[in-house]
Amino acid sequence: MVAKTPTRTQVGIIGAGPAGLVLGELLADAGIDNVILESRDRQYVESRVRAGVLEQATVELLDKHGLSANVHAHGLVHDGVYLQFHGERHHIDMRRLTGGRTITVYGQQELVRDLIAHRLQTGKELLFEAEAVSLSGMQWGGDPVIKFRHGGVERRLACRVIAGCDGFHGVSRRSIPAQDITTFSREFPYAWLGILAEVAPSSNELVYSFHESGFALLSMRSPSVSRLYLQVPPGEEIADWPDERIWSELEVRLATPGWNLERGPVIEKSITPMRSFVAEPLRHGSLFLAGDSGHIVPPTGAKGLNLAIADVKVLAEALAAWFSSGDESGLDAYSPTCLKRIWNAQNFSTTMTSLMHLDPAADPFSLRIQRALQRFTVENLNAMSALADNYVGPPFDSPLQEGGKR
Ligand code: FAS
Ligand code: PHB
Repeated sequence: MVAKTPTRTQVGIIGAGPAGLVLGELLADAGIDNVILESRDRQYVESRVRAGVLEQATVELLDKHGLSANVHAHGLVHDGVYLQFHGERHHIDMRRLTGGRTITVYGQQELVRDLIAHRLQTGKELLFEAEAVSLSGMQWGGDPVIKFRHGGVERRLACRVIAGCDGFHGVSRRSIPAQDITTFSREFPYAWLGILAEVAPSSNELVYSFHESGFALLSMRSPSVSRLYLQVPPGEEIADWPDERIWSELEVRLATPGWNLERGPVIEKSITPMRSFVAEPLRHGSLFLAGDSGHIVPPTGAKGLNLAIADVKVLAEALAAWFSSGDESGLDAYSPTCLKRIWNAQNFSTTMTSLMHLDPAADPFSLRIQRALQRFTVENLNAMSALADNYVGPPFDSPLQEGGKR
């Protein structure tokens, strides 16, 4: 029997990325009916190689909702990271500096795969190849409707609230009238070339390296799969980067005495532009933007995925209060609450990016200032503590102060 396409729900979620999928679980656990519309097919969504670092607060939220079995079975808990400058590698012991907080390395595509499997196994609505094309009735108290295309037919999903979890290029943010939204953005003068390689990581923890040829990052996905990145000029074509050139450049930029980089078959490679972006406010009547639809951070701080999950935690709690008692205070506070964490993450990610990347337009004076800041960061305990605090991220319910300090 072909399942009937839903026409009504309490919360219409656009997008089956981390934001939409986690939101769907949190709402279901609060007894709130929801439908996820995803424009791509399942295979595409589950194969996108993206983020790799989960903050402790993210893992704790997944624990609370029974979504973290594979994270604990296959994720790699790391106490720290290495910062490397001109061949000198320095360990930042985040567990010690933050009083016991850690990060978990676990690929976003694995997390998305886990969340999709859980949603389908528990019988919740998730429509693939269902592209939302327009939103209407979004004024608060109106009748929100998502028009979407599914199975070659234009359909309508009536809902009380719409969650725009459709990423930077989605339809949600673009549905807000220009006079009702303000955007802030910055394009960086470089991009990231990323590879996934079937080879054991050549370091026990992540290595962020500044080199006069450019930035490099050594990360991983498992004891047998490495994830590595190179700073490249914006607009580079992946076709101009054969595997040999990538490995040679990684070896140069990550070199440190007595260490070598193991190579292996490259199973995926792509180039991602680097930008910062924030839309304010994140709410427009019955439409709530969450995750990349509302903000983009440079990946240097490993914040994108974690911010998306932080947004939907705030949104789910606010919606639970509204649906259960009509209390709108959480919904009114959604945008300012999330924006405080978002701008803090922007600050950290932008700072980390400038600290670790070679600005092609930097003059000799600026390069000396950057070198002084790099030294200060790994020699001054307060600077290291601030970096550690920001990198592992604050607990979700902490009164976040500027600069990441609780
Ligand atoms: P997503 O973009 O993940 O999901 C949005 C979903 O909505 C997609 O599945 C899309 O198909 C769907 N959609 C779009 N329009 C739609 C429509 N009209 N109708 C229905 N569905 C629609 N972050 C890090 O922390 N570390 C990293 O290393 C890192 N690397 C990245 C590399 C790349 C190439 C990219 C693009 C991002 C990277 N990020 C990284 C950031 C990334 O992880 C995001 O923060 C994360 O995917 C945000 O999740 P969502 O907000 O759910 O958005
Ligand atoms: C990753 O493993 O994909 C990763 C890790 C740390 C970052 C960015 C990406 O800052």
